[in-house]
Amino acid sequence: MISRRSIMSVMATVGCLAAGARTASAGSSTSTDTGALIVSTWDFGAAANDAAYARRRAGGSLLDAVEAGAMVPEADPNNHSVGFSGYPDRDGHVSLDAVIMDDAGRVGAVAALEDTVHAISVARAVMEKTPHTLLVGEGATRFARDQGFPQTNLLTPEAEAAWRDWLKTAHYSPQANVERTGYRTPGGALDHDTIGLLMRDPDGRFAGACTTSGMAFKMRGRVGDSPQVGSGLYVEKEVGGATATGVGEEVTRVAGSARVVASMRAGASPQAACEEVVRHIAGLRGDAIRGVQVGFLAMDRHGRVGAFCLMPGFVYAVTDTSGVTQVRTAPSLFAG
Ligand code: SD4
Repeated sequence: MISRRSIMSVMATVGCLAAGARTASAGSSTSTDTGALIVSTWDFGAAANDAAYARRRAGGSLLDAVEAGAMVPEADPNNHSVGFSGYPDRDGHVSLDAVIMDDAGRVGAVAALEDTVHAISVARAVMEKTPHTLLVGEGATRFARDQGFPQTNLLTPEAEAAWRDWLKTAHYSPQANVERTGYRTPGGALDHDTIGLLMRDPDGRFAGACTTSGMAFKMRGRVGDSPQVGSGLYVEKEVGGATATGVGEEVTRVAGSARVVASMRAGASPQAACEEVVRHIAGLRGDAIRGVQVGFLAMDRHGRVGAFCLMPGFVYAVTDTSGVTQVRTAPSLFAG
């Protein structure tokens, strides 16, 4: 059960951001509110939601809209590690993971993609132009090049400096919540950003996108949860969708987003479904997840939203049917 204290935490508004209309949190909890149209992870999700909303209003499909949303942080040089300017792996290569899907079973993904800013668009090309659902590494990179995606060095001087600094100790220790704007210290951030974005139609249809450069200074070839259908993202017709952020290994080992959607299919609210999977991970992993952040965000076909995480600090953006966006704080299992 979500406590009253947790509900109050959910209602806390941590920012009034970005281009579209912004409000303080309305007076309802995530477990009861209705009418959300778009949700996405972290505070930078607000700008992504705006782009998705605008694309949809301009006549784009749900897939067009979630792709447009995901492209915003991918192109942001200040966002170290979705797309351009992401922190590299420990060998100095920026490699990207992304997935896009809709509730008609259309799925495309790329993992360990290099040299292309918009991994989400390459994922969509995998979906639309190949018989496959996932391309990885050199094959994904070559596919993007062959499809005419502009080839760019994704490693910015700032990200390279952070990597060189990290090399001095080569100590790999993910920090919880480094995704939040203001938590990053130039050259000092040690891990990850991810945007997971879910959008529905008023008639209950769903699409989602998830894109990341994964954990900074990861092993070369490491793939996180984000591009794996059912782990970083999952949407299902007449049920809803879920997406994950945080340390991907903890999400992948339980197929986290698929688990959230399965709970909703069985009747759980989005909030209860997110809480269930986080508690399951905690029970499964015990001391191994102390200090680790994992967060889930879900929306059902009625536009009810839920979010829950291991550690305090996970925030997410919610856009309602009239285009008003709030950034909210998710309740957490642990106090810190
Ligand atoms: C990963 N889940 O590659 C991603 C990282 C992330 O917020 O979500 N960061 O493990």
